Amino acid sequence: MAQGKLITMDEFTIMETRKFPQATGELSSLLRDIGLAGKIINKQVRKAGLVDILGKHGATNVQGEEQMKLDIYANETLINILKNSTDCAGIASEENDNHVCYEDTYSANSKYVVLFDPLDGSSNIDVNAPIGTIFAIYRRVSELGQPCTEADFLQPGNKLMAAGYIIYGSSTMMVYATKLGVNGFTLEPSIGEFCLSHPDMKCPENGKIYSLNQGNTVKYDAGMKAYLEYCMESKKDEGRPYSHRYIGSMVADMHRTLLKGGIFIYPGDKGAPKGKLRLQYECNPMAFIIEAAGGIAVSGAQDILDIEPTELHQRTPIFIGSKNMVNRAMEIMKQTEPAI
Ligand code: AHM
Ligand code: MG
Repeated sequence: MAQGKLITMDEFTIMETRKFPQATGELSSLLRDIGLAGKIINKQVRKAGLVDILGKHGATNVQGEEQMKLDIYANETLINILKNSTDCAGIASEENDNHVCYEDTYSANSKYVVLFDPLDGSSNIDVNAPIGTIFAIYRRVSELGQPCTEADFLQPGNKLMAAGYIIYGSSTMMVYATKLGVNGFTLEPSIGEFCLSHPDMKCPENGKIYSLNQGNTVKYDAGMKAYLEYCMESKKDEGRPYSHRYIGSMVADMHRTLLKGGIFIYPGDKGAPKGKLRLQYECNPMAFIIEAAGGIAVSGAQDILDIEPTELHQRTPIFIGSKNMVNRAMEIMKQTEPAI
């Protein structure tokens, strides 16, 4: 990257598209639309602490505008921007029971569908911790020219064309992955553009941080408990004992894992054998990003990206991050008892 020269996300995606003479630029344009939604959501997120002054959800502020809960606002922003996009046939959102088809002619002729979690980790808003938007882009399998169908949204992660997240942290970043790799763009507030700041991101093969809700240990099975013992054991190999970090906001925990290495886990447990996180909105996009950066993501029994979804909102356990750490976790758990 030339020092001192800002490359906007648009410039970057156009440069990438030019590497493929047959590319139509539709994916780049879709990424731009998602980036625009991210900037609009970001503007509201930055005002979250003023909610008591500007008015709560459902209240009307002094300008006569109704205040929306941030996750509803984020959902509606994405749905509307993608509806007006010329490159999206429909969406599915963690906030909606069913997928939404855009039935105008442009949308019906679009080849992509988008799934998203509009504001993941939203319980962290009140404590001013990072939150994020997660998205996944598939090429539709239904006929072009017709409205999209549920089958377009029930594709396994290994069919993803692109996936990414926008993190509203100490700065706002958009990170996205295609099969070409993973790149990160930081929002430059003075020009309102995402600019390339983290080119060709790689997840280190080894890490020293494990990340999970350790407060749930009592509910974990013997394999998971054995792995936790391993993480806390005072051995000098592999940098143990590891550090434990858990923000409780998947985007923030995964952003750290991508940059510094480590393992992020949301396991199944006795009460919830499939864990908490959603395959289509959270686990698949993160697995696609981490794998494009050289890491791995498994459910215990199989690669996350190979799971054939059967319903829009299904959950899966997830172990994701640095290749060697995830593999070691699987070995230890399998020695203890069969994987979940
Ligand atoms: P949400 O989609 O309702 O925000 O829940 C998902 C969040 C993730 O960001 C995070 O990893 C997880 O829930 C934390 O859950 P827990 O509080 O059970 O540890
Ligand atoms: Mg979520």
